[in-house]
Amino acid sequence: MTREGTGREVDGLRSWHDDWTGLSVAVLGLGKTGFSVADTLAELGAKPHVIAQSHDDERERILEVLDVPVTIADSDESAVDALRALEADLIVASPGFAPSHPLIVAADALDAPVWGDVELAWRLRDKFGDPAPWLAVTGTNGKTTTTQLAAHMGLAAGIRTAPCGNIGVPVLDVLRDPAEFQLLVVELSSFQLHSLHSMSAHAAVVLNIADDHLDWHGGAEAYRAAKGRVYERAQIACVYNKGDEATLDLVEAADVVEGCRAIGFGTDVPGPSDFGVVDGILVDRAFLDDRARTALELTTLEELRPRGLSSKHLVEDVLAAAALVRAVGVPVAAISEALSTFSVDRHRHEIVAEAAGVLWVDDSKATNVHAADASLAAHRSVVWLVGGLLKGVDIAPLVAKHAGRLRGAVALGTSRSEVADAFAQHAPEVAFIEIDVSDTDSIMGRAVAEAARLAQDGDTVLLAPAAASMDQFVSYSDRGQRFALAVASHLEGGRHAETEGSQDRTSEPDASAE
Ligand code: UMA
Repeated sequence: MTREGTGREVDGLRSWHDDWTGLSVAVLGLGKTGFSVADTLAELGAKPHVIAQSHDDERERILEVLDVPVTIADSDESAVDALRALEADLIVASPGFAPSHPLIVAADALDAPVWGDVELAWRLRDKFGDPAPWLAVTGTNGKTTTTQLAAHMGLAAGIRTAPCGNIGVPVLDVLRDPAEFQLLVVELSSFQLHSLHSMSAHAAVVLNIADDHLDWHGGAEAYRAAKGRVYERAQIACVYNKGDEATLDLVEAADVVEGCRAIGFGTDVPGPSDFGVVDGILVDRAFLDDRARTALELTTLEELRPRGLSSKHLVEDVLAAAALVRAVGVPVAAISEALSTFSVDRHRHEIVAEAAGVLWVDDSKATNVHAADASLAAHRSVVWLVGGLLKGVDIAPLVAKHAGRLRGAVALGTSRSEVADAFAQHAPEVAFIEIDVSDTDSIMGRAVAEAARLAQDGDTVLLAPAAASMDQFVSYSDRGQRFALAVASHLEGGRHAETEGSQDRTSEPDASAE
């Protein structure tokens, strides 16, 4: 392969209108990120070259039309060889590649800088002139809901607002959108933050921090440090969770623009410069002149209840989103209006059925211990559908903490033995069932049948796996959908059985609950 690099210095490239032509860029990955990076660079006249380890026919076809070469490597070694041979000026890596991946290790050893797509997007944000402010959202849980809430609030104020980033829409796509957005709410994963060096958000939040993705980062410290990068160079507000001291520690460690304020949120009574709740009323006590004596009303818990937003962690998300948008001047009235029309996404603590006194809840989005913790805490007596891909996280403390509220547990996933060990050690008295089938089509059917057998009147059957889904399902939404379908089909079957059984029923009160 010929040398493609030009030996150009890239750090000075900080605007869409700088000269990117002819710059040789190795783009690692051909998912949403890799494609948007290659597409953008081609538009700028640079010379992107994609290196990936799996095919994507449609994206490859489009890139061929754009004259962007793609190398699909069938081994780590050949991917590394392809990268070295490129001698690129710049490397842009997709967030799915862990720092320990051989391709990233090799990239780090080369002279060229390694950026993520969000670093590139930050530098290119002035395509249409004055760049839109960025509101940056990260945290272990609640990122997507908070991003959606903040975007909804911006829109209610008549500001062309785009939610983007980890939520599923690459930031580069939003920046280039002819809609010319006026405000970006950027959801950032710890993966994306790891390779972000220059962003200076108007306002940023770390919603909470608990162990997650430890295998990707190589440890809890690295994970926390990545999250903290969101606050670096913040301009107006660093929003933190008063109930999670680690988030304030990150604010204090950050180097921010002079005058940038620390704004706390929590479901208790707020101090001056905080967002909080007073007598069931959510208030802003930060962005008003007389904050020593008064506060602005955003909405009430009563009004949030029908929108499915009244549980503690969702109220926190509402307060955090409000703090972000208030930092860029969104009026309180727009926030109230936005909250009266917002609804939470599917698979996030969604009630899928209520029958025979049992509540069936799909919180498939609870893909880590912290989210499952919040989910379990919301119910008194639970049959817990738990497990999947544990991602290197220890589930034992969660089992120990909630053992008292568990009627039983049904374990799914490939990390079942770790879950079984945790129950044996910390909850030996809780009924524990392993679903040992590996056929995706029958896993949920079996799990739901076992859960139904365990559940009693007043219980909640809760799918909050504390683990990722990819070992047995396509995604968390696939897992949630299959759960809801299995519940519907079980209850349907249950009704048939009950009707049939009722013809010659002897008195067996417990049996009907099955
Ligand atoms: N690839 C490899 N080997 C690897 C990793 C990746 O070859 O070890 C290549 C393959 O070509 C693959 C491509 O990279 O097709 C995929 O890249 P990617 O895994 O970075 O995924 P994208 O499609 O680019 O999506 C990413 C985010 N994915 C991850 O961080 C894993 C999406 O977040 C995000 O929505 C999207 O960019 C747009 O910004 C998803 C996610 O799961 C929802 N995020 C994690 C989470 O929320 O917990 C962090």
